[in-house]
Amino acid sequence: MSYVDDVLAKVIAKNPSEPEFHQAVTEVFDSIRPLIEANEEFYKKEAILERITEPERMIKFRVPWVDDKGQVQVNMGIRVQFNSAIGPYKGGLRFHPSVNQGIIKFLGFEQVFKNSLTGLPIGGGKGGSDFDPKGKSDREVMAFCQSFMTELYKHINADRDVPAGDIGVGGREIGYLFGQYKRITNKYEGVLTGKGLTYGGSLARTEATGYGVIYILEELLKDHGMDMAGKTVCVSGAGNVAIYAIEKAHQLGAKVVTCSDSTGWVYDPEGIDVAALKEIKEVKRARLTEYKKYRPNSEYHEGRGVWQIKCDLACPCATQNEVFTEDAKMLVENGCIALAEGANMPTTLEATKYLQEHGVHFIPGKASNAGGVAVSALEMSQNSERLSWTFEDVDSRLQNIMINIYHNISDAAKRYDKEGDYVAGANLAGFEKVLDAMLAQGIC
Ligand code: NDP
Ligand code: 2IT
Repeated sequence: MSYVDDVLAKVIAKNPSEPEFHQAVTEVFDSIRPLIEANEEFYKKEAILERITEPERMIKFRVPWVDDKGQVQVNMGIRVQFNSAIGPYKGGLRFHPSVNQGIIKFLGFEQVFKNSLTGLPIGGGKGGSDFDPKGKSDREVMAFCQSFMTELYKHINADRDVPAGDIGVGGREIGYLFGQYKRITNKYEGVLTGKGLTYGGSLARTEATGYGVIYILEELLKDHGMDMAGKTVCVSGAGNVAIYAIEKAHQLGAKVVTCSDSTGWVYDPEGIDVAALKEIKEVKRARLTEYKKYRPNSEYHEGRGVWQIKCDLACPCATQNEVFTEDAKMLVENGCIALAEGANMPTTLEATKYLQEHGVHFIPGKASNAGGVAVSALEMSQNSERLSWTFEDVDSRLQNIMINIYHNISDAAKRYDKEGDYVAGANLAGFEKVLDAMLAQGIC
């Protein structure tokens, strides 16, 4: 058995009940196989694949808090500090009932390569809780966040590990978490990103992930002699990433006709009304069923169904494994040109393969959604120098970063004789830098 296959089998055996982690490792290993096999004995002796798949540290803790009825509730908290070869651990916190160790490990593993692709000095980490902010009062969310940080603060700081948002963690949650960190440590430092603009947040961080998805898509289209103007786009999700992907696509002359949440989806043939979507999701924290009140000509459907709508471009921006082979078949049949992942690992391995084999340009999340963490790293820089850059400055840096990521992954694919395979390109380019840094730092 080859070294790559041997370690993959061991990772799967050693980490049972973590299917998402297996999926993420399988994809990366498949891509980096030519690099490893070109010098297999050396990498095997160095145990590089064993080291890269074992988190440097995992912290799991109890999060007790009191609900509005006076009842004590208990949730699980976790932070996976995956790899610090190229910088302090960096990555979001996810609050969602589906959160478990395997999901946080897959996200942390992906984050290592994503952060490498940004070109900025950040290692990979991820964390979260099975706490569900949906339907909770602000006071309950605050009580939970304060309890969560009362343990987490021991393991993070501006030079060690810098969490941010992800599903279920936005500006409100980051504010409560930051307040508690400051209170316990008596330190005002850039320990979290995605902060509010009045207390150290960066302009354009809110928009960064969604805008970045569209910037990289635009560069891909440009490279193939096309542009965004006039394109029809299907987006899934209706959260932070989806909203700002839709906003930027519209600014560039495309028309986004769908969005979704965990209960249903919207088809608006006239183009999604971003102001309405922001009011429903960011202000009212309501369901998408509300959308029809703002746009009577739109359709609302229960369940999932976004990918059956004909589009030129697809951007899954909700969660992992939301594009299956049957969806990929509909996208291909409907003439989809390209798919850029806004979410982390939204496309199954089989669906990815199907899309690539049928000529759909496919940009994996670790490249296409890297704009969020990239601007988080810019927030860290601003916090360190105690200055704030303008929106235009941050946005133009973000654009450059996304353009560079596109060319970096495209060139890496070419170097390994896999032209146009952006999954391979992203994994190879992301891995090369981490590998070099790990080897230089010895056995650790
Ligand atoms: P939000 O919580 O703001 O929004 C998530 C959206 O996805 C909501 O519309 C939510 O619907 C929907 N969703 C979540 N879980 C499910 C599910 N199990 N089934 C169906 N729909 C679901 O999160 P973000 O927009 O921040 O994150 C979206 C994705 O992007 C995630 O994969 C995240 O890891 C990734 N990402 C986020 C970055 C960021 O900066 N925020 C950066 C890079 C990647 P509902 O409201 O009904 O739950
Ligand atoms: O998946 C991701 O890259 C994020 N949730 C953002 C992480 C960050 O540190 O900004």
